[in-house]
Amino acid sequence: MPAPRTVLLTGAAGGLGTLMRGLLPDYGYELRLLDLRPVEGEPDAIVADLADREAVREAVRGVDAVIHLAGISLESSFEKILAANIEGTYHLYEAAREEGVGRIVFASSNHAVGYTPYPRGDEPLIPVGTPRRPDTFYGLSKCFGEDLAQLYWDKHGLETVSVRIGSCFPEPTSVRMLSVWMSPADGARLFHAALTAEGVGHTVVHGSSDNTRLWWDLTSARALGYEPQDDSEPFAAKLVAEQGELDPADPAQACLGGHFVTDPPIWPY
Ligand code: NAI
Ligand code: 15L
Repeated sequence: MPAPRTVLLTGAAGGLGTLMRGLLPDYGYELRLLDLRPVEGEPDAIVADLADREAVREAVRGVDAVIHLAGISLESSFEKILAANIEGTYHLYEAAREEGVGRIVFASSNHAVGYTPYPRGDEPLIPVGTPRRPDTFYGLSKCFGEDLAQLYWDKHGLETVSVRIGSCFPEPTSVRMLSVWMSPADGARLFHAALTAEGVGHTVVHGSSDNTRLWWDLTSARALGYEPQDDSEPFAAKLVAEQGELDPADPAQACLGGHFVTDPPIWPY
C-alpha cells in the first residue's frame, strides 16, 4: 500500500481528535475532518452524523485512509451505543469498502478487555491476544468494531489497525492511568505507524506510552514501527500522594478497566 497522505479524521471535535489535529500534520498528512459537532476553527470540517450513510460515503471518497475516532467514548445506554458506535462504525466500513479506501485505524479501547486483572508482582504483561472481557456496553461496542475490522479484512481486503487505547490525555489524572497512559505525542507516533506499516491485515495493538508501570504488552505495536518516547512516571509521585496506590482488593481498582467495571461505572476514573 502506498503511504497514505489524505486521511479522514472522524471525531475531530473531540478530545483526542483535537490533540491529533495538532500533531498529525507534522507527519505530512492532509486531514479531512468529520464530527457530529462543528470543529472549532475548522470551517471546512464536515458536520455529519455517522448515521447518515450518504454523508459518510461522501466523506471517505478520495481519502487514502481513515482514523476512526467518532463515537460515544464512555458508558451510555445500549441504544445510544448501538447507534453511534455499532451502526456508525458499520456505516464507515461499508463506505470505505464502497469507495475503495485501503486502511482504517480504529480507536478501540482498553474497555474491550476491561475485566482483565492487571498483572500483580512479577506476573507477565497482558498479551494482545487476551480473551475479550468488555466492562460496559461501550467496551462491547469496541469488541464489535474489532470483529467488524477482521471481517472486512478477511472478506474485502480492507486493512485495519485496531488500537486499544489506554488513556490518551495531556497528562495522566489517576494512579490507574499511570499504567495505561499514552502521551499525545506517542499517540501521534502510534497512529502514524498504524497508517504506514506494510501488510497489517487486521492487527490489534495496545496503545500506551513506555510507562514504568505498564500493564500490557506493546510487542504488536512496536512491530508496526512504533517507538514510544514517553513514560508517565514523572507524574507518579504527585498522583500517588493524592490518591494512594491502587487497592487490588477493591473491585473498582482491580482490573485494567478501572471503575468502568462497577455497575454503574463510578466517575471519575
Ligand atoms: P470524545 O468524546 O472527546 O470525542 C468523540 C467525538 O465523536 C465527539 O466530538 C463527538 O461529537 C463525536 N461523535 C459522537 N457520536 C458521533 C456520531 N454519531 N457521528 C459523528 N461524530 C460523533 O472522545 P475522545 O476521548 O476524543 O476519544 C476518541 C475515540 O477514541 C473514541 O472512539 C473513544 O472511544 C476512543 N478512545 C479514547 C480514549 C482516550 O483516552 N481518549 C481511550 C480509549 C479509546
Ligand atoms: C476510554 O475508552 C475512554 O474513551 C476515555 O475517556 C478514558 O476513560 C479511557 O478509556 C480510560 O480508560 O482511561
